[in-house]
Amino acid sequence: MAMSGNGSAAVPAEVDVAVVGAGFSGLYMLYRLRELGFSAMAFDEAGDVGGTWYWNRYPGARCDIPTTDYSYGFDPQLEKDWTWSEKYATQPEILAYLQHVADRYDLRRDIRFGIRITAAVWDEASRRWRLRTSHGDEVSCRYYIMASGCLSLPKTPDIEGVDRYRGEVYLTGRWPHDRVDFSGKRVAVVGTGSSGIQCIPLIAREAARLTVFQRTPNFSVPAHNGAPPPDRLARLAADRDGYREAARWSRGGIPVELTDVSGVTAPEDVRRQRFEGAWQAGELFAILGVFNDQGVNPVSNELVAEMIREKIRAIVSDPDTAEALCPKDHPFGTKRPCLDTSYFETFNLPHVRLVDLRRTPIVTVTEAGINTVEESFEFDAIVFATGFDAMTGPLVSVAVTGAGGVTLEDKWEHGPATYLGLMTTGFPNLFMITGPQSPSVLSNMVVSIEQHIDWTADCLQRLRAENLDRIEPTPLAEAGWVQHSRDCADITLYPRANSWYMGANVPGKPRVFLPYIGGVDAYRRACQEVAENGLMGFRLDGPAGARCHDGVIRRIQPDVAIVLDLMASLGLPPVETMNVADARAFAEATAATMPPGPAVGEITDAVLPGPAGDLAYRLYRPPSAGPHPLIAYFHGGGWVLGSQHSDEPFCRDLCLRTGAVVISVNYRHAPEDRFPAAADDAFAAVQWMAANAAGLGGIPGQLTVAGWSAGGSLAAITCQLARDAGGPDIASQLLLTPVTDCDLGRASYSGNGEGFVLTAALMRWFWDHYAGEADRANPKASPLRGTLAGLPPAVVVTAEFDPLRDEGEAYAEALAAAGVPVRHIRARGHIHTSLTMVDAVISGAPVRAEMAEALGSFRPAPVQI
Ligand code: N01
Repeated sequence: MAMSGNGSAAVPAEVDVAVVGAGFSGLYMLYRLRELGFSAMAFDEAGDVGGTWYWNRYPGARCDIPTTDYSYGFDPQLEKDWTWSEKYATQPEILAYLQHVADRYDLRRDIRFGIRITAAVWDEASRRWRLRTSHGDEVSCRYYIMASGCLSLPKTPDIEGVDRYRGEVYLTGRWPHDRVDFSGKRVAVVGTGSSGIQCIPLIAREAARLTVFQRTPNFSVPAHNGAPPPDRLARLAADRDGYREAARWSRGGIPVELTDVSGVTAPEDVRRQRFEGAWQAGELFAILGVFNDQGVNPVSNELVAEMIREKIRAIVSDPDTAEALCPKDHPFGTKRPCLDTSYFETFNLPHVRLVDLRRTPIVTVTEAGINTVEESFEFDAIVFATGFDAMTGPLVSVAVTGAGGVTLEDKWEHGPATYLGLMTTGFPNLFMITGPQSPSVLSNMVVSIEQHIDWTADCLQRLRAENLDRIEPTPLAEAGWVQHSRDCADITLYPRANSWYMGANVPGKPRVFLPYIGGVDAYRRACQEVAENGLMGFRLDGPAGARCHDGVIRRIQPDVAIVLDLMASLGLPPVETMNVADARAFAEATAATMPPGPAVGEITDAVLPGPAGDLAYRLYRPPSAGPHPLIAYFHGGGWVLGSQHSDEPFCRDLCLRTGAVVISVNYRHAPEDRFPAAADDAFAAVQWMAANAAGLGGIPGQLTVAGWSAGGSLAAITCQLARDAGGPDIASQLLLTPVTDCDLGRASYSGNGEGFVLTAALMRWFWDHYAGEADRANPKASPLRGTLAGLPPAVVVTAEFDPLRDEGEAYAEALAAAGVPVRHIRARGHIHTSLTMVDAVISGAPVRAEMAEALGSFRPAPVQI
């Protein structure tokens, strides 16, 4: 490689690959690149290797993932040769490990220390990046890799007067190399995140007086540090490769057993037992996994949160201090929880004091100390443990200008957009290691780093082998990944917190959830599929020509994907292979495993007169005082399965969201009663409800007819029959993924015909049981074939991965063409069954909210009588 610049530490003018950073990421990246024969150079502002562990030398700095797991897994010999002395190693030990790695693989010769990359410009003509260093050198590289860490840019304390202070000032993220002696000093610590919580107990040991300024109390659990856990060491010793592989395919980058215990349904003794076990384990993933629903269900989450608060109250002697230390403004886990050693106990020491900034905010830093609204404090030293401009900060702090002259900072003005957290459109050949929208900070970083680096190295090798030299994600693929990342976050409680995960700790930073929360395993699978599908979503170019297999790698809602995976793993026989009795028993058993739905005011069972005998119904009444609008509801089940209570969770949800009395009717089923029995029953039921609206607690004139699937078909048909019969008056219709036509040749039948629960084969089975060929085209079976003018306003919901999607869309379009007011809601990433899986598929909730809002918009004023 050609060299230029500063002497022995010469900076090359040209390399294949330039890497920013010499921490865990940069070191392994260099190792892989060298192994593949690329010329590579890494740059780091620090004086040596270590990254985070070079800078964060504050007292008490340790990892919070067991060090046996927080280690490289790429070289078994390295693992055998290194022994960790503690469960959670200290900063000096981790730094020594990284120095050992640098020495062992002779990596330092390709690292330039004390050099910062200040600018990077993409040159399209040469298809290379031009980098400028803080020493004024220029480096040209084909590929530019930001291995600059997620938490490497400390946030300047945004406190009035901070520059005025004349005493000693320390920033945890930029701690001096020489030992800082706090003996006999009056010390302040500002900030109670992981850094503050780690250093406070140690500073308290030395300081004459320690004052902790806390803005937001944080959840913390005892690390129970000590020797590396023998059970883990034994597992590693028995099968090191198997253990590492299990980590790679785990949810968080550590092999842990996931629980199926729900906080909501578990008995109190089980809850306590699980919580105490996690508290004693002293591991983040244990306390984050007490219940399987604590990350998504506020009730379950609050159980864990309150049990932690109880612990805090039991540890801290002064009740006011204890209360101030109890986090109450965010769900547990939605801000990074901490592992501590004697943190809460420290507040029992007579020389340690907590200042609650929520009660007495800081007014200013003075020359001598800190003034709050109530008091003036004087200090010999102030420690700012005030955090980082996380994830995007280190990336945009370099002036990166991509193709077309746009800077990364401008592109990400409203939040980062990446493909797989690895690359971003408009910035060809720029790779990010553990970038935004990758699991990174939500996982064992080392596992995620190795995965990103292996993927990137494999990609560069492949480009070279295929005579390509330019790679850039497509806008479609990137938008799809950004959407998927957001979908994953939106089903959790994480967006509710003002955390650095949300960018909320930096004034002016867009409020966007930064990491990918779908799991290390799911993420790895996505990256693998992208690679296996011809680098799907990337535009590739070079001497060999240009090519692109464009597409979106994940379109299904994440919780729907979990349901599908679960069902696939059960290996259940297809319903259409069963006899009707078995199919009904199976459907009932499946429904019984579902969460019941929200509590409503009242549920009653009764019968109404039908054309061939009584029809059972179940009525769901809102808790508010009536009268209410009425909804006649027809369940799904392909005219064969189901009953008045089979859609209970959905009916309850509908009742609460709309504030309506929902009456779910059990119409006659096929094959015992074939076409048009179900349609006749549905119409009769609606006639009866209209006639008895007041007695049912309904508001006259506010009757909606609703249904799901085959029940949606019955709702649509009822509206047509009512119009033709001159009544009853129907205010609106709600058709949820309805059957509207007997033509099974539409594209969604072939595209979504298999693998999404309701299959094309099952629909055929339903039709065969319900109606003969001659009857199917009858509008009383295929409402799309009826006259649509003059029908009540309609809310039509279709699901993207539903065989019935296209006939639902066709019905919405045909209604609109016939002059009927229509709200068509397209449920992105959903399947036929997922919108009714209340509390099991959380991503369905916003769709149901929109549905209820749309129905409300069609609601007429009450009829005055
Ligand atoms: O930073 P933080 P950190 N006035 O942002 C407060 C990793 N890490 O360096 O919450 C007053 O969490 C701020 O208050 P608030 C780990 O992932 C790991 O501690 O914004 N206070 C908060 O209390 C961690 O999550 C380890 O209201 C101000 C604190 O400062 C991440 O790094 C160890 C303030 C900042 O907490 C960041 O942790 C250390 C102001 N103007 C770090 N501005 C391990 O154990 C901010 N604060 C491996």
